[in-house]
Amino acid sequence: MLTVYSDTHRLHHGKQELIDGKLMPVVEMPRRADTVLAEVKARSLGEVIAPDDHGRAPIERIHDPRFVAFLETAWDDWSAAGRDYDALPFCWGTRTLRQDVDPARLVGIDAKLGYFSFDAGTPITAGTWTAAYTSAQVALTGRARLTDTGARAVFALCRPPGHHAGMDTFGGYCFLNNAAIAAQSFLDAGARKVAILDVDYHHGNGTQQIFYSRSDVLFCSIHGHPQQEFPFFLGWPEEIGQGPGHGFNHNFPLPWGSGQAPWFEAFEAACRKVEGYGPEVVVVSLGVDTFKDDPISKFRLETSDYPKIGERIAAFGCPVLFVMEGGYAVDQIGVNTVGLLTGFESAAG
Ligand code: SS9
Ligand code: ZN
Repeated sequence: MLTVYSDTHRLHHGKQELIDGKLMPVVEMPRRADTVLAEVKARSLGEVIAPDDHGRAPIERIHDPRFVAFLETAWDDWSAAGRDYDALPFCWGTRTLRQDVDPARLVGIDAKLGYFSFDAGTPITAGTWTAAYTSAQVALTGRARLTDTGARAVFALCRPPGHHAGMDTFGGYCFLNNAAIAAQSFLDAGARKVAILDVDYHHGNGTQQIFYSRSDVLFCSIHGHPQQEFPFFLGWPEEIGQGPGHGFNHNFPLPWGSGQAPWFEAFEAACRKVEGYGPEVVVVSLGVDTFKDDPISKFRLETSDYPKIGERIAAFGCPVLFVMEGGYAVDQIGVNTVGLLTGFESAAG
């Protein structure tokens, strides 16, 4: 299986995030991608290539251009305010404030950070824009390779991750929604139906929001129940899409402590929704923070479970783009991710 990867991810390395009310060292660190790449090589998964530059247009098929422009200049605006440490928002326009203020009227960086975000756990640093832009290009290059070569699967080793990023919001360590950008790019290249299967421990709230009113992209997610788990305010089972998108969104939330049996039962239900939809291509939001030793997550999958996930995905029989999302047990993220991919390879033949 071909892997797309760029060292540019290293430019994004936040120092601190707000965890449990305290500024703590970030868990979404460059070593995550390094560990996955090392395992790709150790297991001889296949060729590793650098991304091509597909430009901004495919990003702006998903994200509001004002949001993209904000991300591009956020660090400079923050620095111009005299700050030489990571940028974090602290005030949001939720229910009792106005949510319809034209962002062009917001002058200060603190207002803009609040307008374009939904959490205080996602620091912006000097290299964040370049790293996020390149991460989207990794996904887009994976999409192009899959379409152009007729391969069964490609692995887009994206970092920073993307599935929490909405049309005009960053959060959950995500800035640009790599999986959504790739899915739209498949459609723009001629596909009519794309399914996104999100196996990350967290709900892919950004991906759900982006495609919630559309029937050309099916979204299915297995994740920690929002009753207990971040991002709390999306990912509930009754969210099944709206308007033309009604019936094209499926959430499978599970309680803290869920291990192999409940997880695979929910996963099988999600896989049947994907098969019932009959997509021409599947994008997998591949997070391995479902692992039992993940430091911020509370599921209990074992290393031996990951190849089985890959085997089941291979049974879809259609091309698959794997897009890296979360996974914070840094020493095992490579083994678990590549285990899933080799499971796919052995079953796909
Ligand atoms: C933990 C804060 C959780 C968000 C996690 C995002 C994971 C992305 N107290 N922060 S895959
Ligand atoms: Zn996650």
